[in-house]
Amino acid sequence: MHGPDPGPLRSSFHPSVGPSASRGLDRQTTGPLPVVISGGPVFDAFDPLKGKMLRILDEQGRLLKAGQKYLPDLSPAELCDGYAAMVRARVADERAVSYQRQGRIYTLPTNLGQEAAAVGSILALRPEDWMVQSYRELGGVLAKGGTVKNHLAYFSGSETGSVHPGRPRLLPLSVPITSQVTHAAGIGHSIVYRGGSEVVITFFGDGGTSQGDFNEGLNWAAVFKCPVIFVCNNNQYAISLGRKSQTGSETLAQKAIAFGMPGMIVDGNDYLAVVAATRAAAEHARAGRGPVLLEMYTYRMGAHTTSDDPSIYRSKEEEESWKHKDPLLRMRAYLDSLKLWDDAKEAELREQVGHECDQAMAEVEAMERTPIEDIFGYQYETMPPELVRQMAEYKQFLAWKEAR
Ligand SMILES: Cc1ncc(C[n+]2csc(CCOP(=O)(O)OP(=O)(O)O)c2C)c(N)n1
Repeated sequence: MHGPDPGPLRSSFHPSVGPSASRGLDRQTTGPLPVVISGGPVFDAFDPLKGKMLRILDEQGRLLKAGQKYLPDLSPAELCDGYAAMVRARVADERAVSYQRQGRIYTLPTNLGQEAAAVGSILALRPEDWMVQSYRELGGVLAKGGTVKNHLAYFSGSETGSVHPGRPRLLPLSVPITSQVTHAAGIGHSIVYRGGSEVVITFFGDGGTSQGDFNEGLNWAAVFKCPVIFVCNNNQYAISLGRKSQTGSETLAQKAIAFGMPGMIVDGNDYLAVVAATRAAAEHARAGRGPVLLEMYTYRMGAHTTSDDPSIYRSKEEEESWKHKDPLLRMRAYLDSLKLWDDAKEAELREQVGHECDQAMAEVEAMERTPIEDIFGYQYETMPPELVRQMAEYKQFLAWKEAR
């Protein structure tokens, strides 16, 4: 797929009007289609079938007139903390890619460009809420209390990286696409069962919405009114497959309607919009009204992983067109307009995070290496012959590599 996805704003599709309204349906037996899921003022105003997107800052970081109404009440310190958390994610991501290029860690995905969606959504929640991550939420992981050291340990092949110190209700990352969605629904169900007041937030990509687990997880959560916020990071690509080739659905947020939950498209590069939307979803879920699907409209500015070459499937023009929508630039411009930030603060923060990363990498390199037997041995009580064969082959490969 080449060229940018024109995005949801051009949508005029609505199942209650136009030629698609009754396609394949017998109106006499089905009656009018229920098209609006009422979830409160913001969800009604941003009914995904109207093709609208919640946005508070424009692309130059100025407050939009239409967005002011939804501006979240954040103190100057909270605004700066949010921006600093995005900078931390950006620097840690850049460092991790550079360690990978130096051969010090394995292949890893990058969160470049998606920092606002990850950080804003986590900082809008409470510490007791649960985060069930995919693999592209480094900003959210760090904002939730996870550590850079664990991130690097995971991508060095150590499972110790999955358990963050203090266990901040942050699940290990899920590489199998959308397996985490069913985990989130399950945690949500346990909260309902216990009568708890926490919420669960889970993240997946646009490609993830084509998976069975997406459908099972959303259906379960909606039927049992589980307090789950489903965040679809629509970064326009599932590796090389463009969003338009992924689904026939006009938008991803409208998939919520079929399950019976509110859905909303949010400008995922607008930190303030992300906070506002997540707060609204959390309020809805905590009130016992069930789950919400948020489509964070964003762009994966980097490669899919360090093994990917995006120049093969997307154009330079497209990449350039998203550069000025960078969530950090927009939030920085907003903070500058409020005189809350400056270059000296930025330089100090970047240096401090860079140092933190180098220290974390050194600690990971000093850790005991995971034995090969652990990787193959954990899956079955007795290793089946095929795994025994694969382990022997891998050991042979490592011996060959050592001898080079
Ligand atoms: C169940 C499963 N099938 C296939 C893969 C291989 N795979 C890794 S990433 C990816 C694309 C995911 O795209 P998307 O859900 O849009 O998330 P993004 O990586 O863009 O954040 C695929 C197919 C996998 N990890 N898990």
